[in-house]
Amino acid sequence: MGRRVVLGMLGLGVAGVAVGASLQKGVNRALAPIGQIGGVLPAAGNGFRFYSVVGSVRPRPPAQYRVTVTGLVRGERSFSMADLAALPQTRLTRDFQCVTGWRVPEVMWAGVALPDLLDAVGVSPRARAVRFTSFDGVYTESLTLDQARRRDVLVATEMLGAPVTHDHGGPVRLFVGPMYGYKSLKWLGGIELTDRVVTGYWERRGYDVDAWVGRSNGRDDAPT
Ligand SMILES: Nc1nc2c(c(=O)[nH]1)N[C@H]1C(S)=C(S)[C@@H](COP(=O)(O)O)O[C@H]1N2
Ligand SMILES: [Mo]
Repeated sequence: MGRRVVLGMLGLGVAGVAVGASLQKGVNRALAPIGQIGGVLPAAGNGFRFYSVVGSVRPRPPAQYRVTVTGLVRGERSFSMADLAALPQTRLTRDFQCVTGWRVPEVMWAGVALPDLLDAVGVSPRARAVRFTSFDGVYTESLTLDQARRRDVLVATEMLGAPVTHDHGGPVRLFVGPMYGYKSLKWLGGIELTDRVVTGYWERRGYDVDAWVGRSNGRDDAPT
């Protein structure tokens, strides 16, 4: 049984589906190597919990990694790790906050600020939003174009002072500084410029499309 399947089952258990004692023991054993169990999902040992909506994600070696930028752009383009490294690099330190309550203070991030990547490609005047897809094949996210142009939105290649690990969504994940963790899509595969917001995985399941931390209503005019 894959670790992620086990995690999914653990999640179901918490949701109220009975999990047998012997299965629970197996779950505990399976989780042990990746950190102690912290509530619903395993702690990563660094304050984070590893989240994935799919059972297991096939690792993508950095040498084979590409992120494609498509849709309403001047010319569609894909970026290798070397291409990303050749663009201006942005570093920032921010708290990471999941809507389920856990929070990791002062996480260091580095990578390409999304506005710099968008400028490198050239955005069509008709574009209004950005849709992100994960190479896990399932998870998606969205930002308005204004949100995507913030300097605290990163195509992140480093997290916690090291390359983004596979379990944290590496080699490249999104980091949306001012918003709840679900906006920070892992295993970034595609960036598509669209003429309207296409709601993401959790938003179709009831989460706010605007996920500003510390705001009850999602407004689009957050201070930079
Ligand atoms: N592809 C993908 N990205 C994702 C998720 C996910 O399940 N799949 N979960 C989101 C949520 S809800 C949070 S809080 C963070 C958690 O990041 P971590 O797994 O590195 O702790 O990833 C976000 N990005
Ligand atoms: Mo989250």
